[in-house]
Amino acid sequence: MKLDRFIRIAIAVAVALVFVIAIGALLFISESALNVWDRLKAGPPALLYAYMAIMLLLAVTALWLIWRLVVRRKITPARSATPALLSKKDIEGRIREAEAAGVNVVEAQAELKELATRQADRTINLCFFGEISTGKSSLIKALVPEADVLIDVVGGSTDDVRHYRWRNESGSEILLTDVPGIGGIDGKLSTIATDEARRAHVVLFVCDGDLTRAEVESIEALLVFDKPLVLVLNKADRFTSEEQATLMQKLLERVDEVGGVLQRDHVVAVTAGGESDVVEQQADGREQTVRRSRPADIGVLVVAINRLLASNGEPLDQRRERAVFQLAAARLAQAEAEYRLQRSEQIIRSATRKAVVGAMAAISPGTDILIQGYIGTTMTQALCKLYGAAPRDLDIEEFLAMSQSRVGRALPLSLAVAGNGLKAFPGLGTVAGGAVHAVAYGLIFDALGRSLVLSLSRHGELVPQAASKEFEEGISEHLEAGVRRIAKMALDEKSD
Ligand SMILES: Nc1nc2c(ncn2[C@@H]2O[C@H](COP(=O)(O)OP(=O)(O)O)[C@@H](O)[C@H]2O)c(=O)[nH]1
Ligand SMILES: [Mg+2]
Repeated sequence: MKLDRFIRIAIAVAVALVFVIAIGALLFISESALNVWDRLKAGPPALLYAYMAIMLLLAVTALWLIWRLVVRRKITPARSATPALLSKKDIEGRIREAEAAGVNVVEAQAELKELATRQADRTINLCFFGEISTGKSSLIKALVPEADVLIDVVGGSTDDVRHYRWRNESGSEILLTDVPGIGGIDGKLSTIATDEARRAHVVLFVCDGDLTRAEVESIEALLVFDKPLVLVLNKADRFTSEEQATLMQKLLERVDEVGGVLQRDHVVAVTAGGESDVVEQQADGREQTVRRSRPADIGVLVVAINRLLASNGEPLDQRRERAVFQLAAARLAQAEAEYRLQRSEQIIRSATRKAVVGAMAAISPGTDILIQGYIGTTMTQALCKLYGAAPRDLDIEEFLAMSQSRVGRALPLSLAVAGNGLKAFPGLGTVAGGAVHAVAYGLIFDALGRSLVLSLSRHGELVPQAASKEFEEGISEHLEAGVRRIAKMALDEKSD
């Protein structure tokens, strides 16, 4: 860039001037500083120390203020819902805290209560888990023949959780749990099964061939909870011994792929037996279908279970306890999320109502400082607090300013949507004029609140840029979704 000669001279003069002023200031400051220093040295030492202390305090305060204003806090990820190591004290403390805040903690508490009941029972809990029709119920029947276990040829007969008692050779009291098969159409049953598996000491994962994708995913989920697993390949009667060996090798590899460590003797091939319908020739030549039990062969499973119970690794009780604490923490996190959603709904509704009322009362509502005002600030603060975010005032201002600059483009759209929405209420007549504006403002607040909630639940912290972007991207969708609700709000206000 070529500068005009005059401008260059002017800049040179300005630089020279600044230089002179700086030198002057430096001389002045050093003179008075030295002066003060000499006098302080001559005076009592207490005065010197007090003076230094005040200077230091001023410097620290200034630095702190600058830091608060300028330096952006690092965003810490939201507290993980299922930290690996939770003690009893941790989880109980968390439940108490949440309860005090108004969260429904019944389910989390129920998990701890169930654990206490099972611990008092002093049995080892084995859960038979796996896809529908792999033979879980048949295995239990083979282990405890006197138990009345329902076995269905069609599959999927266990639609509830059932417990059976079994005393093994060494006299251990064992509780066998039969759960619904996973992978059915009803996802709820899979959840029931998975939760029950987490409450057990050991999971006997029953399959009848190579693992499906859903089975591998279930194993992965159980590994997160540090569940001891025994992989049971059932219906071995359908395979030759070579096929069995290949399959078992494959099963080991599959578990290995998802980061699990299974000892070789924790993968067993058995025949639970089960029942089948066979067509038999009667003496008189007629054919008849009869139900026959297949012979069972589950010796290796019994050995594996006994070995597992006798092994002196980390006590099973301790591992189970930790898994249930995790389960309770997950329940709590879910209840907290629900509570937040509910509360945020109230906060947004109240802010929206205020915006609508304010706009109705104003003679000519101002569009320019729409959301940067009091209502926007209090709503943002309340929602941040609800999500455990502690933003600086500057972040809130930045978020509102950024969102405000995005409102300009959305305003015509929200007016149009508001006008349309009000048409849905017949007999409105001339009321509509002011109401359209009021509804449009209400819609914008509603959209602002909802996008903020989305952003907060994603980041666990107010990130002005991300939150205002969310607002811009979601606004048209939110406008459409909220229009009837907010139009009604405005009309109720009008008729009051
Ligand atoms: N061939 C064979 N079929 C079995 C075996 N165990 C169970 N079955 C059959 O598999 C089907 C499902 O058994 P069931 O125990 O109800 O499975 P669940 O849904 O896992 O409880 C039934 O038809 C059983 O007869 C086995 O070891 N070999
Ligand atoms: Mg069953």
